Amino acid sequence: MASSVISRHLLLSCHKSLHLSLSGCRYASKVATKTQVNLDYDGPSMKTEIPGPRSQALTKQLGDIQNVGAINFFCNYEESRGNYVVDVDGNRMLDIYTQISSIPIGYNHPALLKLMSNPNNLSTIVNRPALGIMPPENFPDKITESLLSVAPSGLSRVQTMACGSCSNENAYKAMFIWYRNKERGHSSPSDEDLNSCMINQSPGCPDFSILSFMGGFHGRTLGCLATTHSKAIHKLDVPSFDWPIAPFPRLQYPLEEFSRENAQEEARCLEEAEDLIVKWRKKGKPVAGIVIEPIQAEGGDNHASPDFFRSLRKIAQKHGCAFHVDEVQTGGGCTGKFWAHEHWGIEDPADIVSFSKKLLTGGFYYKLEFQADKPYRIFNTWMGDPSKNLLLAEVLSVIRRENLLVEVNRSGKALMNGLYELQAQFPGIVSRARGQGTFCAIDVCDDETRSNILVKARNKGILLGGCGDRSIRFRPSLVFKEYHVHMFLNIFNDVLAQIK
Ligand code: PSZ
Repeated sequence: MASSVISRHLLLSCHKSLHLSLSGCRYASKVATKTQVNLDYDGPSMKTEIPGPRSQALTKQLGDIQNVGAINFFCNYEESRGNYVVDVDGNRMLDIYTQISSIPIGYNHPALLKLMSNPNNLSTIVNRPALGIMPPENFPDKITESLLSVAPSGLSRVQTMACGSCSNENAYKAMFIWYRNKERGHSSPSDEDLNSCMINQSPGCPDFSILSFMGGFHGRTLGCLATTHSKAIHKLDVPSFDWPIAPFPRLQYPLEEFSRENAQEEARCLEEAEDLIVKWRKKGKPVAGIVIEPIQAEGGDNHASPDFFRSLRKIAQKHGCAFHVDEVQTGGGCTGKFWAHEHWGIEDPADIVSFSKKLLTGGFYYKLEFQADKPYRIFNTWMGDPSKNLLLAEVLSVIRRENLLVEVNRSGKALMNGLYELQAQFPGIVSRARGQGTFCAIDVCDDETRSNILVKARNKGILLGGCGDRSIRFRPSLVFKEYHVHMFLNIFNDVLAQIK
């Protein structure tokens, strides 16, 4: 482990960064040279079944400290590179799951290693600030260079947060505060408001609701969990709110072949969503906001058409509800556009867009009217982490430099074509191939066969994940090239042939 990629790389680049800092460059991304080596292995290499003996021993060790039921295997992140994750038993797998869709440009990208080896950046890593009260000098510049440079259409402001749940949780609060001030007609709470909120009663704690969709996933914190409806185990035994849940369209794939049936299904769901908004207002629990994923990810990669989202956006406007698009999993380029909502083709797609995962920092973009009227209303200790903005700025510059959105579209097409071929070849096993960019999925005949396929694929060096009741999802990083797609398809073909 002493000869790991990282330490080698750090040794190599120390002289360079010293030189660069002497030349007076302030921000690492301005001095980052073109990627010297495209660090990637040339294929999977398997030494043991997964989990191997070292992973099993570590799982046992950690099991004495915490619940380890979800652990797949332990990783050697120093040796992982590009599209390949290496485990502690020396197995190297083509990673099409990427830490639940969260590695933007592969493991140990040279540009990121270089950034982290620049002494100018050390202070950002060592001294984590409480951003809401004492941000560092370069914070406005960094956030402009990173998050604002990819701001969704119509959203001029951004608040960073630590994770996806935390981002959504605070976005919901921003929507409630906005709604209440709209209702009051001013932003001065009464004494009654201030007293009643301290004992969880209205009017200080108003009975507002958020409309979410069946099959949606927006996080596991208490507010978010009330809008999460993908698996019972996420919600079991936890008190929740009486908030409306609309059906999300269950479409038939390929979408182009079923446009009439799918349009009917979408119309049904839209009608139901609007009915719920009216019903909840009558119940005295008005819908302050609607939250939705552009593609329901955890819930099974459920798609809906641009028309569906455009109509839903209009329903939100008609009823005075905020419209929150959760791009935690879809954001960052994997659908072939930086934001999945860009596929809808509208100028004003959302009031709030939340993000995390591939963006490295969590947070949400919002319209000025959604800015809380007073400080400390949307607030916590860290409010994000400037070291993540530093990494994000470099990730974005790699995406631009290496034209990665073009690559995603190319790889995505090859992946979809391959999945169509496989479902034609193995009709009893896989079906309903669907996707946008490389954000793709396919259904398996049943849950047991799915687990069997996932285990077999992993033992052949392909790391995949499941979603929904019986889907397999593809979540490669943005450096997943066409030749990686073909490598995957060949191995996956062998796996399916073994199942047959
Ligand atoms: O089991 C889990 O807790 C998982 S597995 C995948 C996720 C969570 N995704 C996180 C997620 C998401 O996909 C969407 C669309 N919205 C919010 C979240 C929550 O993000 P985190 O996990 O960072 O809190």
